Amino acid sequence: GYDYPEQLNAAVELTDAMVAKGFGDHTALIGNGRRRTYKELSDWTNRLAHVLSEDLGVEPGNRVLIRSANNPAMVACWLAATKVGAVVANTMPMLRSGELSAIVDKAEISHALCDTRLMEELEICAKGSNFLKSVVGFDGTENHNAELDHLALEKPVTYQAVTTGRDDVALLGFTSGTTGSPKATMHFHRDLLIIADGYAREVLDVSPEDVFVGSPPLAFTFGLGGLAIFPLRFGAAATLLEDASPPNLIEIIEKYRATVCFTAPTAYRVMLRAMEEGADLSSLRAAVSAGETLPAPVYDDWMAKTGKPMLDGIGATEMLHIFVTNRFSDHRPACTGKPVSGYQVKILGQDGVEVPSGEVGRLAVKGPTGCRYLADDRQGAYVKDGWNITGDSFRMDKDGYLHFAARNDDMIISSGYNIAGPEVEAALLSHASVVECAVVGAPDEARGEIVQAHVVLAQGMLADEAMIKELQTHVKAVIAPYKYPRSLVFTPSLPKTATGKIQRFLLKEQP
Ligand code: 3SK
Repeated sequence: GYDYPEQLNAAVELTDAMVAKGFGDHTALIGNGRRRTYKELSDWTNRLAHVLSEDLGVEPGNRVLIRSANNPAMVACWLAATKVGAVVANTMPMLRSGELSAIVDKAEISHALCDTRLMEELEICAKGSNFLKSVVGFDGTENHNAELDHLALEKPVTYQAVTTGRDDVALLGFTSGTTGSPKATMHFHRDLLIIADGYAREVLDVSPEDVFVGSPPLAFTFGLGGLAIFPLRFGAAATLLEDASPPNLIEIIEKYRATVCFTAPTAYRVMLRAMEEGADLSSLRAAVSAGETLPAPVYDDWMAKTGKPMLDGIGATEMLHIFVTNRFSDHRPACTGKPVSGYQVKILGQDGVEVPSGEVGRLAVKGPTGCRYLADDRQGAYVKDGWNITGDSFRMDKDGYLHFAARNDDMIISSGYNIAGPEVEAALLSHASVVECAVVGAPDEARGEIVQAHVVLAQGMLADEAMIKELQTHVKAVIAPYKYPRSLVFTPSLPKTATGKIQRFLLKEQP
């Protein structure tokens, strides 16, 4: 089990406690071309905490929204708000006023800290809000050009953090899923440490020499864990990139000799191509892939080119972070691995009863972190008898390894066959001409649904009938022929959420 004192403030553990442990001179954050040590981060967050409580009137339990791209200032604001006992909702920079309003209303946000470059949409939201009473700007470029920075300069570098309890809510992780109204998942102070002391310690074996890099937004718990909590818990360094496109990731990996990377398979595919043109990713000791299932060809190619495994894992905002994963000592293609210590999983049939090994069903998980939706009647459908019923279908083999089948809404039922869209995608991706693809069910009179593939071709490839035939033949040769895409559409790009998940529902024609 995880044993934390009853009084616990996660932000203090990640900053002041790290200084006390002797990491004061170690680099904590790298961004905007500069490094911040643990001592500097501790001072910075303490000054900000003074501003929040003394100037802005933030009280313990108040909900504070943070709006920013990934940068050190966003991390500092999140930590400072956590130090004063606030409940933080980190949000992504691309959200528009309507989406911000939905979050503000749901969480009854009273205060917002916003990168000054992103004020406009939040101000529109604030004007129409009954809850949001204070919006203060900070300078994400760290040139101290905003109100929050000016106020902080006057403050002392020590701060007596609010004595929060280990089971006090610290974070609201918002999840929109692919459709529907946003849900807020509540996470305690102890949860923020459990994901580091569990997954990051056990699976990644993080050390103070590590340098983290990656693309998920800090507003997504995948990013907050991978790019802030994990490095800070172990005295390692986090690089933060506002634009984490694959070329920028590569540049940072080369420049800072990054050792741990968190991103999705699509970015790894681009990085693999860049390696053929000389990109040096040899410093990476851990490549974590999550957010989308990892196609076997990407895993194989990574192994072949780096000699190291790519660690596929599955997490959920509801569970805070990754709960099933491959390991350095135990990894295989087209396999998501086994549960992280402390988590249990089972596969359920339509009737909610566990299915025999080898059969596909819905993945259920139970563990030390777990779902508590904020004021949401979907709670009862998601958590049953302590088991979190995820939106993913998996198969567990007889040795206990989990194999992804589909998101529940990605299952295609064609002429009575259950076809997992991602399996067809993996087959298409094993063809050299395919860069990305998404497979959905399209309405069909005779078959109910047919398999429809939306394909992004590699540069220079011809999108013609001959290519359609070639890809269909290829799929039939790789997986059971009945699964081949009867309809195949070429497209220059696929619709994605801000966290990089393909929005397959946008590709679906209405029946
Ligand atoms: O797999 C995911 O989508 C996920 C969600 C939240 C946190 C971590 C992960 C990997």
